[in-house]
Amino acid sequence: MEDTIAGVSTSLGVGAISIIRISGDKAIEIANEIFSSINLSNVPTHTIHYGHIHDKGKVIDEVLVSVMRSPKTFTTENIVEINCHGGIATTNKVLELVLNYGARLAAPGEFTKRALLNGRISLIEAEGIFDLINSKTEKARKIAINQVDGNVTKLINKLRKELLELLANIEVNIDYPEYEDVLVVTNQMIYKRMEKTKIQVHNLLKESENSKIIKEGIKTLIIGRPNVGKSSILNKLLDEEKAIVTNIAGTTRDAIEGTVNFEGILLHITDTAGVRKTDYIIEKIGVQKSIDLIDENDLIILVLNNNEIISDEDIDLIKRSEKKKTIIFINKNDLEKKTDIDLIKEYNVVEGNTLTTDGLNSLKKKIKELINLDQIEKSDFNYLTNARQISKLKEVLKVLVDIEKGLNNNEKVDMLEIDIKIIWEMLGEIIGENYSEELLDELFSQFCLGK
Ligand SMILES: Nc1nc2c(ncn2[C@@H]2O[C@H](COP(=O)(O)OP(=O)(O)OP(=O)(O)O)[C@@H](O)[C@H]2O)c(=O)[nH]1
Ligand SMILES: [Mg+2]
Repeated sequence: MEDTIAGVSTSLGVGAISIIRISGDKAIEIANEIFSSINLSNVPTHTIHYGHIHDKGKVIDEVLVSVMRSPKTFTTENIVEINCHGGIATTNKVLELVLNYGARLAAPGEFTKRALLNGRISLIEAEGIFDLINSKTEKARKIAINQVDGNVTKLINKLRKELLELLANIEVNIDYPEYEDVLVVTNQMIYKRMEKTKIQVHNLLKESENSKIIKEGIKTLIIGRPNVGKSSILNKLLDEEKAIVTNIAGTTRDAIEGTVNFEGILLHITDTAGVRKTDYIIEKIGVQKSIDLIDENDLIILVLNNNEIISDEDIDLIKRSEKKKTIIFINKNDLEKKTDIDLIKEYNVVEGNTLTTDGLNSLKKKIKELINLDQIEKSDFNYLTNARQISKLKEVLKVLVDIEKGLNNNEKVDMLEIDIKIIWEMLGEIIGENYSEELLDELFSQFCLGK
């Protein structure tokens, strides 16, 4: 029998109410010890009761208590939630009483862990709950709720079901070759099924890659020579005077960071010290840092000055950024053109300025294009969202390719069957049909207390 756990489910701070959640066999019994007004042991399930929490006759708080009996609860165990007044002292006092009467303080994520272990939710749904709590944008919230709702699980279960049917047919063929009314599984049939599965896995994988962007945002670097307008661009994108802007080359000495919600995607932008050769030690360190930061970012906005010719330093920076999604932004297009665009025509080049309200529109449009925002917008947000799920799905794709090779080499059906089973199992791992204790520890340690 599991012990009874308790935790504060709302964030600890000053607020109108706090919820103390108790889950386990003794949840109702424990609540009854400290709750006056009615006896909770006989109340119907899923009911709310008004009363007081008391400690040896002294009133601690005026509360509402929800009683939810097993099995139709989040953890499938008995759950009592005490809605007390917010504020640290009251919340802690009520929790302390609950613990004094026999509950144990829940570990981070332990309620959700119980929901998982008791079969109430799948691993993928548990991961979705974690994402939901941590969503910072509307798009991130949407993919998380789809996981919690089990949409992705349904999708993968469908794939598994189809594979299982195929496996069953193969088995019958192997075990009862003499039966005439049994469907004979040909390599052609396996090929067709594998092809279909591959397309679905491939699509899910492609879409899921967007989920990282939606969940975590995009690390964006603004880089370029001094005085080209990098800090002005940062300020415009953030709509805030974050960085100092002057006409003195070398104004920015250290990296400056800011985050903006760009049409539903978080851009984590870093403005850097202008890159040039210098003997001045502090500036030199800043310049090196700017260059090093290229590797750490996903999107590079490389800024040139429309009023200057393209220098060797510019070309050097362009070469260094080649492996990244890079936009060359020619700033100050209100001034006379001196840049020779022909030199850089094979890159993503847009121009504009930071003086007018529409001056950065071309840049924004290009950013949208490079991060596939239109595609993200159109999608139904049924994504796999974490690295574990995505890397497993990539493994599935590899095995599918192996099977295809086997089919082309006319490999025996019973050999192919082994690989098909592996895929079926891997898909199961993605939705958490089987998981290791380490994986659970890792996942739930990231949760907040009381969830
Ligand atoms: N004409 C014109 N001037 C601009 C534009 N954008 C920025 N400036 C000016 O260019 C100068 C340098 O701007 P900053 O944003 O400080 O340039 P920076 O690239 O951050 O410079 P460092 O920090 O020194 O590397 C300032 O005087 C800005 O007002 C533009 O689009 N047109
Ligand atoms: Mg600057």
